[in-house]
Amino acid sequence: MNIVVLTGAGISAESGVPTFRDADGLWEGHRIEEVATPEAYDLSPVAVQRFYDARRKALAEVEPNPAHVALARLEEVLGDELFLVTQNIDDLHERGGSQRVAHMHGELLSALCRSCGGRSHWTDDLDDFPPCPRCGIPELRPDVVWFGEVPYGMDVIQGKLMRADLFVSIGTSGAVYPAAGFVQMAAACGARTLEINLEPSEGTHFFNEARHGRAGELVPIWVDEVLRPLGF
Ligand code: BJW
Ligand code: ZN
Repeated sequence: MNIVVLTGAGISAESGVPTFRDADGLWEGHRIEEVATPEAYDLSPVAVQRFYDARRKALAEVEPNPAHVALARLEEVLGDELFLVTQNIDDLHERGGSQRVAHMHGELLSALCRSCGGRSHWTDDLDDFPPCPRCGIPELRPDVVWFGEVPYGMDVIQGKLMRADLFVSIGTSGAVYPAAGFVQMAAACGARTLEINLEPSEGTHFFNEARHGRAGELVPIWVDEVLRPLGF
């Protein structure tokens, strides 16, 4: 059985990572749609770098929660039959034990060179514009996908959605495309669809089934349901 799991900010909320569109989702009074754009970076590069520097530093203060760990257990059993794609730029899936994670919106622990296009593992601040480890030019930006940019790995994701028997969306508001359209794509190709979210998402009516509550409680229950018939 091929399963595609899409995760969003809600899966990391119980780890202490703020979501984007809940009550605490503003950054210095700005909506994420105003901050996470190439135009915002061109206008205020230092401020945008500091926004991401602070979030990169905050990774050290958070730990994966039972939802991340349950998905890693699912991967351990299903192997390549599970495709985990996340919109999150944190590393909590990896620290929860997942080996194969597609980060469609990039990663906090990576820097993208605007000069040579190289992607480098990065743990330090970027607001002092350090040189690119590959070409030496000080043009590193956060390796994240802003509005108007093309998400990573779309060809692979689309292929997985087309072959999915089950599509599960966890902790995402369904406000941002193309991820918000994955449910319709998977359903059109024959997959059953399940939403797990604190509240009904914007696309909740597209799902065959919706379970509303905390990911840290509902995801381990769902993973048990999948694994029990397989003898785990
Ligand atoms: C819990 C919980 C708990 C809480 N348990 N649940 C007009 C119409 C349609 C589309 C467009 C349009 N105009 C422009 C577009 C396209 C645009 C877009 O979608 N805009 C919208 C505003 C409409 N999209 C793009 O530009 C994308 N690129 C693109 O489309 O390229 C074209 C292309 C596509 C495909 C192939 C070829 C070409 C790029 C989008 C980039 C988004 N980037 C960001 C920032 C990344 C870096 C960073 O982190 O700073 O990604 S924005 C932000 O939103 C971030 C997130 O990944 C993304 C989604 O947010 P998410 O994860 O859903 O979080 P929330 O906060 O919204 O929701 C959390 C949910 O969890 C809530 O529902 C809670 O209830 C729930 N929750 N606690 C379970 N404990
Ligand atoms: Zn470079």
